[in-house]
Amino acid sequence: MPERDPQNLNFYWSTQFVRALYEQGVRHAVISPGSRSTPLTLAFAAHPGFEKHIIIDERSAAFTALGIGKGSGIPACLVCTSGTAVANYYPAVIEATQSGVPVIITSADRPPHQRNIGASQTIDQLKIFGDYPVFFHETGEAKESNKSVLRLERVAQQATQIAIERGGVAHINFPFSKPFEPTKEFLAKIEDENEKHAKQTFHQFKTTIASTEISEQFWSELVSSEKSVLVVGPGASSEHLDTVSNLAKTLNAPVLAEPGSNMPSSKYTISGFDGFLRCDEVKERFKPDLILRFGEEPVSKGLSTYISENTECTQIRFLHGSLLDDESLSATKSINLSGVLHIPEIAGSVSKSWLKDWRKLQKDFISFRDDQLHPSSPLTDGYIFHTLSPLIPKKSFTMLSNSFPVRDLSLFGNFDGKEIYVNRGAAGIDGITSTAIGLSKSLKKAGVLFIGDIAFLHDSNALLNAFDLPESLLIVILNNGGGTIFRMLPINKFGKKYQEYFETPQSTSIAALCRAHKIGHDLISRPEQLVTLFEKKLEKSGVHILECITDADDSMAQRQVLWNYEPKHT
Ligand SMILES: Cc1ncc(C[n+]2csc(CCOP(=O)(O)OP(=O)(O)O)c2C)c(N)n1
Ligand SMILES: [Mg+2]
Repeated sequence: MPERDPQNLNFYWSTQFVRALYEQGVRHAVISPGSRSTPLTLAFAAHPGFEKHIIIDERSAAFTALGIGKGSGIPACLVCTSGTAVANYYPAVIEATQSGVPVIITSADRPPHQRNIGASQTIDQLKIFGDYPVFFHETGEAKESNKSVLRLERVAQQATQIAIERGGVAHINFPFSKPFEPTKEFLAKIEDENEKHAKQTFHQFKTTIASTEISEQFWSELVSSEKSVLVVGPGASSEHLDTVSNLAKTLNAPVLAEPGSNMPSSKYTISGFDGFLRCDEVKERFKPDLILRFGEEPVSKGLSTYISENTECTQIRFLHGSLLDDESLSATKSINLSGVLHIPEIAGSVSKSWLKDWRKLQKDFISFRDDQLHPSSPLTDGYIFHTLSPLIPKKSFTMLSNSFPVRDLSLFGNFDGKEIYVNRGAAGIDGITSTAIGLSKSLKKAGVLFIGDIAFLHDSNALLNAFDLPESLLIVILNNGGGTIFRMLPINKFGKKYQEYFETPQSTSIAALCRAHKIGHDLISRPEQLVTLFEKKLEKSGVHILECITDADDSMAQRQVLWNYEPKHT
């Protein structure tokens, strides 16, 4: 294919971006001459859907783009070469952001390996406009893979939408390596295709809608689906949760809600999906025709794979802020929803057996899981979640550390209806105990923290701050002897290097650490100690630590068994 020809790659890449801008409604390109920006310049030149304005002074070009955005409410796209060219946009960037006018900037740059070695016309262009832009993205060098092109198209959507919604400048930096010019034949081919592209009509990828503005047509499309699935990641707003409850009823749809979503329990909520959704046969049998997604992106591998594999069905991403979270790049529509969605009474065609089948799948998986989890010495991570999760009082809160605890609770435990917190914004293992202490101080109720040994030791300074909690905070440490999540990675096969550099088992005495901080500590290595100590310590105020010694190999083997679950046919 000609786009695979390295000669054409930069131009092909730029063309996909330019077409995506066109599909978003952008109609003006303000271009200043330069060499490094050739792929972008030619991509606009080859598309008849854009009015092109060629302006040699970048400062003036940027103010011209500002005027276009001010007049139409739709951003014009600026193109300039690398170096001081981009710095000349600065005054207009300030004006645009402070007056709320949408503008898109595309700046060409040298690739990273040519920066900081004295190459000509090379300056630091990353976030060059400081905090002024409402969106910044560095695209990386051109790649031909579908996924990278899809990501680039999404950048065009994000830039346009965010510039409009937040009122300001979206800056996209494009590093290009030579060659910049395509072959003449490929240019002509793209020009032909663009003739057609410019005549098509496109719906904007994202529409910001209020609950009252959703059209009849939208609803009839929704309820015409027979097999819909609702997905709720962590951090969904309470209004989104109400919307999910209402939608589940209308669509008779299963709700796959993760710990941290705090989705109330109902006959629609389905658990165990991180286990059974890894099975090909289940994925085939439970193919949806509509997925409605809420909250942050899911943590569960089974669930995120299910979302990214079902690209042929409609997927609507409901968002609360205006950034387009869509890690799987599979959303067909994205709705920025504030408030609770009002759902009109429209008769739909939902399949009666759909929810019933999901519930049966859940039931079978849970009974399979229960059969696997016997009390044993040494203990396993899974057994601890399985045993303790039903004992967490409804009125208390739970915090889950990254990385296994946040996954293990949903795989092994029962968390329906529990108030659960996770730090999934950046998924660090740092500050987890401090976060739980903060939660305890603000919620003023009993809490349980499940945390791995490494994450606990990482934040042991939190114990300095743990002496005056009015309520009980029980810290359950799953001490499996290091960062065992890394066993999931190919680096696991690297023997001693794996142990030393990744799993990093520690020899710190957590008991001595607790004594130093005057904090209660129990070491648990046998199943019969677990329940009694958990219930007893939860009744007392203040921080108490239950350090559970678990076997890493057995814990991994147990996860594998559940991930490899296959439903029995009766
Ligand atoms: C601040 C920070 N540093 C490093 C990492 C990478 N990391 C992810 S999981 C992990 C190990 C966690 O080990 P542990 O808490 O014992 O949990 P386990 O994997 O054994 O369940 C590390 C170091 C991270 N996510 N955040
Ligand atoms: Mg560990």
